Amino acid sequence: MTINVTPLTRSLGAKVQGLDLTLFTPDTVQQVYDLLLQYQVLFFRGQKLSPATHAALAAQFGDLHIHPIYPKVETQPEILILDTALNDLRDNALWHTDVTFIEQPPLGSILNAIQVPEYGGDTLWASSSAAYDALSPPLQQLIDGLYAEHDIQLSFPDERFSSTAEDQQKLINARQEHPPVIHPVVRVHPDTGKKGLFVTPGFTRRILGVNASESRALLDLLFAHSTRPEFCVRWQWQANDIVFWDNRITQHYACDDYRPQRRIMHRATILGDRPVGP
Ligand SMILES: O=C(O)CCC(=O)C(=O)O
Ligand SMILES: [Fe+2]
Repeated sequence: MTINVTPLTRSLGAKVQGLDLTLFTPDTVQQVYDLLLQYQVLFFRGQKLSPATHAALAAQFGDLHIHPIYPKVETQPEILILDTALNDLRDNALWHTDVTFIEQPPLGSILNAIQVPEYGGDTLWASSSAAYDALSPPLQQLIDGLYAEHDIQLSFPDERFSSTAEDQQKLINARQEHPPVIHPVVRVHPDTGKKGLFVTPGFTRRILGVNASESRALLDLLFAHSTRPEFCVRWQWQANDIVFWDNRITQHYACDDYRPQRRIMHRATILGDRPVGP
């Protein structure tokens, strides 16, 4: 099989054709990982992965995370379900990097489009390295030495995740299990050595070692800068699309522009290592 790779922007994203992801071998796994390092987000059309195959594919890249809040496929708890009929998913219409509220956030996520709306529901990814590279050297130097606090509560507020007593308890437990964690503001990618901004509106509460107004101003500047259209790729989903992103060097945003149509996604989340600063 010949693999055909089509880059989608200068910053990130490539469409990969000629691979059947149900038939992965150690060779294809290596090829996919190499492409992931190069392009940060990979898009595959026309894949039909069962939850078991989806989890098995993801497990080739590392241990899988089990999410404390989202519903899971009953027979496959490593696969979480994003279904507008089950949850209020407006939280994903907020730029974020997945699960940075733990000490070793995910290496990547693999998303499987199960049911897509007739219009809307695109997802955008932004390259954290393209954003970092475009900052002026004095600002790079300033943020290279900074650390920030990441907090689960920013993306999972009471209003949207405690409609039942059971959900409310899940939320309380998740917060207890996951107190805020500290990560570098600039993360050095463990495989490529590239530097990327590692703060997002989804989970980053404050920068440490500066006063509150400085933290707010710096974060607002970095948030606005890091999602400039030039650093983004936008994907219009079809059912059976698979998207694999490097969660160490990207952030993403799921557009909330299709409700009340239903949209269902399955996600496998691959655990990674502890972020390291420059
Ligand atoms: O539904 C989407 O397109 C993406 C949602 C999301 O943030 C995720 O799967 O991590
Ligand atoms: Fe996400």
